[in-house]
Amino acid sequence: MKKVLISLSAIVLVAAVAIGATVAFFSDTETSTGNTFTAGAIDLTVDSQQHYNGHECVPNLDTATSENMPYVWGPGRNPYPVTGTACGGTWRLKDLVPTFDKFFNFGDIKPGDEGENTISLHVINNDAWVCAEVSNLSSDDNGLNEPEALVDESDGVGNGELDDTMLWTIWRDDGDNIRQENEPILASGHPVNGVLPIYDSTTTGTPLPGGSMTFLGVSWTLPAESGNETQTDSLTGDISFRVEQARNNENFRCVPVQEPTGDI
Ligand SMILES: [Ca+2]
Ligand SMILES: [Ca+2]
Ligand SMILES: [Ca+2]
Ligand SMILES: [Ca+2]
Repeated sequence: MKKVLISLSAIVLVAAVAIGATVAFFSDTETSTGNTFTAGAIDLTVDSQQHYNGHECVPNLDTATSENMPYVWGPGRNPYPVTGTACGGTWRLKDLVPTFDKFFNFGDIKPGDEGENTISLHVINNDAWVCAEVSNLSSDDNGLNEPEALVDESDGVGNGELDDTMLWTIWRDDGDNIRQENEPILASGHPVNGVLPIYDSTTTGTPLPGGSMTFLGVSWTLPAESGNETQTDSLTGDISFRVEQARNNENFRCVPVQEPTGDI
């Protein structure tokens, strides 16, 4: 019986060899598995460091928790703002929450006040062009109080005087919050709506390198010589930063050149 089994196995084996022999063509295989196109990242993150009348808005490490990082005014010579009271306008690197993260949020400025934000823009992974934009500026009176009414006849939305009184300077900072003479001014004067090229083909000519950061200093003042016409006025607006890939996009401009629209 055992002998029979062995001989059957031999037959099967022979049969298998015989079948194999009939399909033994020359062959070869090359394999590449897991092919992928992954789009690169162009991701902007922003941090801000605020100063007001010589005080810096700093993290309050005494009361910080893992979820919450409160900020308070640090020490300074000027009695206002009061050291240790809450402040905004400073945060660590992050994506901005549009209605929450305000670079400027002051409720009681007065002639002679001045401040500065150092804003750093970080582009992740890839070279990118960088533009800033101020939009939706609204300069409002919020009513005319008695001393204001003596010098300001125009009340209402759009009739405020802060936009024509406040002065701003925006410069390319090295991160020390102070403008040195060799640091170029990008914009100065009264606040206005507009697009400000930070890195484009018309300014630097080269993009912000991927994985690096750039600093902007933004200083402001309500000049001491301004008067009662700005009492209770407000100036509100939006500030946004935009990055766009530099590869295959070497002629990028923050402000598009208007194409001729033909005969008028
Ligand atoms: Ca982002
Ligand atoms: Ca007015
Ligand atoms: Ca500087
Ligand atoms: Ca006014």
